[in-house]
Amino acid sequence: DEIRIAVLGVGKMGSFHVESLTRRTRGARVTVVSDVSDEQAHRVGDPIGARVVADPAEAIAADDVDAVVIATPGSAHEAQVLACLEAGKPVLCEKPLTTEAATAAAVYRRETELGRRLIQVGFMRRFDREYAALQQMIAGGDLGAPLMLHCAHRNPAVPEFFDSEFMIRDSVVHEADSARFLLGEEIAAVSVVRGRPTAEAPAGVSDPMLVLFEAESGALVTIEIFVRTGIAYEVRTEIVAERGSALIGLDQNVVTKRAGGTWGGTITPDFVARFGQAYDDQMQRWVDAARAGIASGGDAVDGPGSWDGYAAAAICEAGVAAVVKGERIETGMEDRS
Ligand code: ISE
Repeated sequence: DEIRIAVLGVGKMGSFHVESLTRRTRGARVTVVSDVSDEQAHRVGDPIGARVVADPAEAIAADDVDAVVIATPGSAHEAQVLACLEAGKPVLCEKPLTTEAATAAAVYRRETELGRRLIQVGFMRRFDREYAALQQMIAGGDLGAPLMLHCAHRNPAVPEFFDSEFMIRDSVVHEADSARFLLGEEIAAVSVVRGRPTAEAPAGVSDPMLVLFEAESGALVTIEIFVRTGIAYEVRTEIVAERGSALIGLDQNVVTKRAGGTWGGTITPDFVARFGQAYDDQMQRWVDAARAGIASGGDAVDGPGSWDGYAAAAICEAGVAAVVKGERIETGMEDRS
């Protein structure tokens, strides 16, 4: 009784998901893969005996597909997620849910109208052991009320097209979700200060930048976003609360080597290395939820859903406006009901 999955987009993330589904996840198998590159689709699909279907809409509708994983570029997500909803098929959609707050809100409303939660958004940090433990610590109340979150999000290198706006949409989007997850409330406003750029940054691109979120309670979130460090993949979060503070992400490698008169270790080179456990756990929990939802005809989500996708889109849209205008921008989120 394995469920049959179509994976749309088999680039870096999509092919990782195919491997996760094939080797490390119980209860599912990949029957269809789809990609703009026919060659890439065959490279990933052929070894596991999956069909290659060029048209994503056809892949979603296929009889041998029970559920869908979307890892195409963000601009393709809206149409693909809506097609999954109309087909009544559970979907795990990589972030972003859609590229605009208005379209993300429309997706959330359509899912609500249909009365069944079918959309999970791939904010995998929620499945990372450290993030989950921090969230529980905060929610448990031991630290008292959260006052500030300090986040650093650093990538070793990114493609040339990664400009200041893209840094918000593609990278800070993770802090948008993790801040909501950790604080348990919505973000009301976003400001961005462009700093002195690294010599590695293309002309006109502010890398690094300092982003500030103001939560509804007034709690503050500072984010250093720096995507061309030349070092490694580093993601840290510190919570400062009324009765204590807590820090995650400092030591991602606990093996400390001592040799040649030095001591040290390695840092994870990329997000798959850093968050591999989170991606795999996210996949297993989604597959379990999708199977249960298919069997019962009910909800098929175990993790962040379309509302979370909408909230992140609203925060990023405000963040992009803040970068462009150099002003504090309110997220102006809709009411959930
Ligand atoms: C990328 O899209 C991701 O999702 C990574 O988790 C993030 O760290 C990176 O900055 C993004 O570009």
